[in-house]
Amino acid sequence: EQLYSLQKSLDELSGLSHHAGPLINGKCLSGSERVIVNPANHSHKVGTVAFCGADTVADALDTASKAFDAWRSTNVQKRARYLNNAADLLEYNRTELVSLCVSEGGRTIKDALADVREAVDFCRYYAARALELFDRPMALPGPCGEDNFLTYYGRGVFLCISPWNFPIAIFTGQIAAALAAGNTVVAKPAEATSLTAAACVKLLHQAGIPGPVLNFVPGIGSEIGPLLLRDPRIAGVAFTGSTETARSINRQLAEHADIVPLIAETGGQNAMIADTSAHKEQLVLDAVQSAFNSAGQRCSALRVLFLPHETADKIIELLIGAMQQLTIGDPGHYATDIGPVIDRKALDKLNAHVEAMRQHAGILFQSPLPPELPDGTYFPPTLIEIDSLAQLTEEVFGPILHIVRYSSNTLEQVIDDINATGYGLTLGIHSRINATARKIQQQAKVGNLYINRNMIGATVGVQPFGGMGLSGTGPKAGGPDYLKRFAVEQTVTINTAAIGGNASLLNQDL
Ligand code: UN1
Repeated sequence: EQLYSLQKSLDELSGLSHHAGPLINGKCLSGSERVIVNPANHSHKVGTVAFCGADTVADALDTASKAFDAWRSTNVQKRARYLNNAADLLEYNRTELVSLCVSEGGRTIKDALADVREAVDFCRYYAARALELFDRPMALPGPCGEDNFLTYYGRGVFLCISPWNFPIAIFTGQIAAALAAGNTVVAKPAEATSLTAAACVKLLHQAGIPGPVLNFVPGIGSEIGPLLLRDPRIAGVAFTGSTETARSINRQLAEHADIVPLIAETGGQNAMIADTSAHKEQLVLDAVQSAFNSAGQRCSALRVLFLPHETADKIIELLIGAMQQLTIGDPGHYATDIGPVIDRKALDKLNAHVEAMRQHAGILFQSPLPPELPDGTYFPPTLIEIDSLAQLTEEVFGPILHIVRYSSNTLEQVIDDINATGYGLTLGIHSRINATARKIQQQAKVGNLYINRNMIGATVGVQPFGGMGLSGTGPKAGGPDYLKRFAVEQTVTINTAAIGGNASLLNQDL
């Protein structure tokens, strides 16, 4: 059994953190070098990463494919132990991971700490679920003289494609799930956060996961994405990112001779509905956190707040007051609430959205940016009043909160309008009337519904996370059924009567 040394991991990791490249078959390969710049301060170069070309991608797929049979038959206790080791290593190395995530991803220290925490939780949760689901075959009822059971195996090579906004948790969570279910992995990190992702891979390897079983392919999505997605050796894809990219992945998977499953967690047009009974201060606190934490760069973030005419003016006044209290600035300072957005393109899109909204909507407030900010991609938290949800045609991925006023007797219409966006990720309700909360809950087609609290930061194993419709395929990450989609099911039926009645395979190590 491979032992790991915490001190060794620290030493090796700090040597690796500012340069990364493809990790195939346990070896670091070269590629075309890219400089990673700190989004909070463009004069700070965080490090360099070697991006893969076609040969390296082919090498990764070949390695993962050859490693599959051995990994598929590695017993689940061992797979779970590696993931629990990984959780310990992630926890132990959190300072290094947080520092990379803050400087490369522009996330605040609090967000980066939560990102490590969630990655640790994913590893432990999927290890525990794998033991529950896959350790012994599940006995099924059947007639006398027959044994029936259900057993699970990995599918093959899983391609894991993850976003920059949770470079530790989502990156590690997808991989942990795929490995726990018995798949080998080719992991494609987000371009902007390749260094953080590489550090996670290094820790997973140190935890005992063999090099050929987990391969890492940093690179430009539009270049290596099609090479990965069209390869016949891919047996499944886990993806978190935009709905548009999920559609494109689906189209490419449709070209395969095999039916290749896609587990997608995509965007949202997330709303919060307050009624006249809502506790105003609680509502304002929860709306501000949900809309502006992580600079609004969460798929779960609040985008549209529905306020009843009766209380809207008062709540808007409180919201502006709360926005004035937000500390915007260097994400590396512990007191900072709002850091930069990820890059220039994201900043330009947000500015273009505000300009477009100026034509037919009211900009109620923009938090002033502190004058001494360095040259980074900062965008001020912004409050915009619009007439109806229909004015928003796409997901606005940043710290912009829209307000829509409604009449209490049109609540049903509000819910219909939210459903009509086609997205269905998160929804917040603020009401002290049980019947109202219940009605909204039953009518709303969303994956995660939060009542009288904020609507971000789902906890692994406690609030399984994922949407419906344009927001994703399910099953929910951090939920009891997530691993099943990464596996194939085999039903075994044995005619025990025919061979003397003692042919039970159930108690054997299958
Ligand atoms: C994402 O932003 O891509 O509940 C998904 C939350 C997180 C969202 C992750 N689990 O806020």
